[in-house]
Amino acid sequence: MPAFSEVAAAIPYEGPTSRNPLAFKHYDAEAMIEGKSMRDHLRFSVVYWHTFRGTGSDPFGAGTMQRPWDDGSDSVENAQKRARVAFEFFEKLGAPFYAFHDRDVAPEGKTLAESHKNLDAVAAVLKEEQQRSGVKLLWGTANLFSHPRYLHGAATSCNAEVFAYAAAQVKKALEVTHELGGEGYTFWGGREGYQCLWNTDMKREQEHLARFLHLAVDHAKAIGYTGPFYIEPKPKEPTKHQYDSDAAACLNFLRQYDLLPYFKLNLETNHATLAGHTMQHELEVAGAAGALGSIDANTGDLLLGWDTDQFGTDIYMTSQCMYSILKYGGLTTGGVNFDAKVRRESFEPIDLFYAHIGSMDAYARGLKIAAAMRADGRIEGMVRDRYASWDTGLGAEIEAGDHSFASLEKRMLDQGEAAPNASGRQELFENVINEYL
Ligand code: XUL
Ligand code: CO
Repeated sequence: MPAFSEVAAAIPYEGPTSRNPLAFKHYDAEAMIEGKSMRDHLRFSVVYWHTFRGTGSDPFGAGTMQRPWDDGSDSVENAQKRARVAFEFFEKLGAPFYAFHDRDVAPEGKTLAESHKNLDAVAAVLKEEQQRSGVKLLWGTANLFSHPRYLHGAATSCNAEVFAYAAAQVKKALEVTHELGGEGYTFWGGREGYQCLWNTDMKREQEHLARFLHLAVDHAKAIGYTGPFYIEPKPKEPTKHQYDSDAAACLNFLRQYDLLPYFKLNLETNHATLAGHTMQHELEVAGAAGALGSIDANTGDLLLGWDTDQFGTDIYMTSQCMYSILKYGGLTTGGVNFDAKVRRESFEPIDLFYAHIGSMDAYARGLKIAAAMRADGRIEGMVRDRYASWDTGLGAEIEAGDHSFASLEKRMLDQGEAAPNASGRQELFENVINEYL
């Protein structure tokens, strides 16, 4: 008996005029855009933690989710059964990828050895289901923040024993990710940050974090894992300040500790909001540094100011995302990973379909809009014109390194004043963008 019996088969593409809530209006996996299928551009991924482990609890109330296939126990059998249901969902939705933390898919044991064994037992089912369905693992990660041992952080803990335990956990998670053919491996800071600077040796903590990430790189080499590592920036929550606070801070950290060759960024929309940035800003910062790896696609609520992890449906935002992604060469190992959860009030299993379908369509529309903007080339041309003074003469000479402060001073003394500025035309740019929406 299938768990999602209301959804008989795979969600079809029915086009923009369809009124079927269980059909895609814009995500046509096979449709070609800029020479690549929508499936390969978007590389949609379902997250295991919110979609299959989210209970709907919040700080003020208990869980609300109806998940009839889940007996609520922490048994390995329940975890294995849940894994099979997850693949029924991935397949019916038509998501080519999924992502997990070690402790979402398998229960934590009483000892590390028992936790490893539990993970192996569930990973065997994941592998079988991947082979049966063709659904692949976008990335794996380790949960280094829920267990009380990590209350001071994991790699940045003041307790060296906890660093060692976290290393053992990541070693195993990386091995399982590799065994399952995972295309990436993610580090999100979790509790790697501080609550209070008076009790914190920040320099030492950051050095420990760098040491930890180097050990991961070394182990990847030892086991033959050649995929990228990702760091996922987030400024705060659960800590007051996380060391991976935003894209620029992560890039600086990775550069300082010689980690940039092995790491790219996994940017999350709601984390950008918490950092006081737009997602477009984060994408541009990462893209310009050649470090745009993957995105955790969700949205916050601007009136709430915490990590609400909602499914994104704002076409303006998805168009911005896809424009930047296309501009920097598209997603290769990464994907559009729905690190998003249905609202506590949306407790029926079918809501999982509505949520994913809606957001997949929103990103598909964003992709179509971004591709139309690029095909037309107006925005690109307007940006190019804005910088025209750098294409010839003085600008080209400066870019080529042919000037010094002295030569530039001489030029301005001769001229007396710089040539006049042109208008920035922000309003016109914004109007032109709206023509494509
Ligand atoms: C937390 C968050 C994580 C990471 C993986 O805010 O986004 O779920 O994506 O640990
Ligand atoms: Co995330």
